[in-house]
Amino acid sequence: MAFRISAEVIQSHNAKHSAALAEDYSALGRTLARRGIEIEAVVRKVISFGVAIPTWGVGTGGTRFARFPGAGEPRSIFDKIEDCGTIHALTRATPTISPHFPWDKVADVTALREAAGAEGLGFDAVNSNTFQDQAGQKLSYKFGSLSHTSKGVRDQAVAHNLECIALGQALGSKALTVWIADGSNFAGQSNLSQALDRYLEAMAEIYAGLPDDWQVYLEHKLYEPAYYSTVIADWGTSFAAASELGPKAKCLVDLGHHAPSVNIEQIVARLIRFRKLAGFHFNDSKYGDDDLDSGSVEPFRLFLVFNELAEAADRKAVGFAPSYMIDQSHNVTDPIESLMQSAVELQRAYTQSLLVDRAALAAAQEANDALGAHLELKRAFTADVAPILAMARQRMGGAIDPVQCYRASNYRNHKTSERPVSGVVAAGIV
Ligand code: AFD
Ligand code: MN
Ligand code: MN
Repeated sequence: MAFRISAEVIQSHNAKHSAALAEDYSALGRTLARRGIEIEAVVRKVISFGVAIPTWGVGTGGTRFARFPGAGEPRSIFDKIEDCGTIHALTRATPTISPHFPWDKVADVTALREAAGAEGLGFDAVNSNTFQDQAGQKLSYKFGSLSHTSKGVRDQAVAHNLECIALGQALGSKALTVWIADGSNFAGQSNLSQALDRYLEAMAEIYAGLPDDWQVYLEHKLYEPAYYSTVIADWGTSFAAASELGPKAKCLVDLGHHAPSVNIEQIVARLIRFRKLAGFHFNDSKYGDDDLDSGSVEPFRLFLVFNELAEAADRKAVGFAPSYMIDQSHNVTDPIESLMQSAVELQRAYTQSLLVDRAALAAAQEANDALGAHLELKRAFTADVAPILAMARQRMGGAIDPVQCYRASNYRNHKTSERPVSGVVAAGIV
């Protein structure tokens, strides 16, 4: 019988913290009421906030140099679903998972759907993988996939994406995320125009295979593994490609996929304006595609992104329905702890963005009151909204302090004995 963190364990954890929480919550409620904000309305919104867990995130990641596996890592998609269920049970903020194929491919897709359902989890976007060669694969992706010079390789990559759509349909997903590693490492290696032409032609075939109620998310990335040129390098290329493909194609923003000084929140605002924001791969970074935990390096930037989202939601921007997904690589932490804390940090940024006085901000902007406008944002960003997040979790049956509750349960030790090292570890990204 697999170990689970029971509802009783969570309740007894909460019993120890609920009196202090009630005190902090009512104090914050009074503070917010003075600003005309009803705390209960904020809690209701936080309760409806959800972010998807990437199945590849629950295994230990790695770097170009090494991967140091952790004990009790998931060995299969079913173990991964179990860990995702644990994250959701404690945080109540991660009701969906985003699978990656063929990593998560199983013969019986219904079993996968049922396993997730048993954990109370649904499926967000499915991800294709044409950035690695799989055992037994006919043609190699060493020199690209959807933009490859060889039609045979492009066809193989298209067929894989179509298979991902079919798998996603069986799982109840409604979107396909396509990230390709295609690009070049040497000036002159690739014809920059033709590579994009080939990509667009291949993507059009994938687009044609989308069910009516599906979307395809195009994920851009500045560099890595192609260090000289990347076919879908930036939001401009992504936007142009999505526009050419049609209304079901949108642009996915991975927070780690831009040049260091790029203004990501402005990109988000642009994509909202043009009805092309697919959603996010959340993570944080200091240098490049670091895939660090959300909110761990630049929480203010994360808040500014959510501020754009809150503003769009507030004015009911047409076509605005972004998908929220985490995309991180956990190299030195317990992935479950990192993912729980990341979900909390995303909720925090979201909650802070709800506290912005939109009318006061707009008035300051209209009056060209630069500092006044800035202070409206700072007032929201510096508010300690932890009691709101904890209250939302408690009301949904989650843990007031997810990491503390998780550590006290000894979940990882239980999984270490339940999941003996088999030599095959279905872990994260190297
Ligand atoms: C990449 C991208 C993309 C992809 C993942 C796979 O962020 O989301 O699915 O890593 O390893 O950098
Ligand atoms: Mn990503
Ligand atoms: Mn990435």
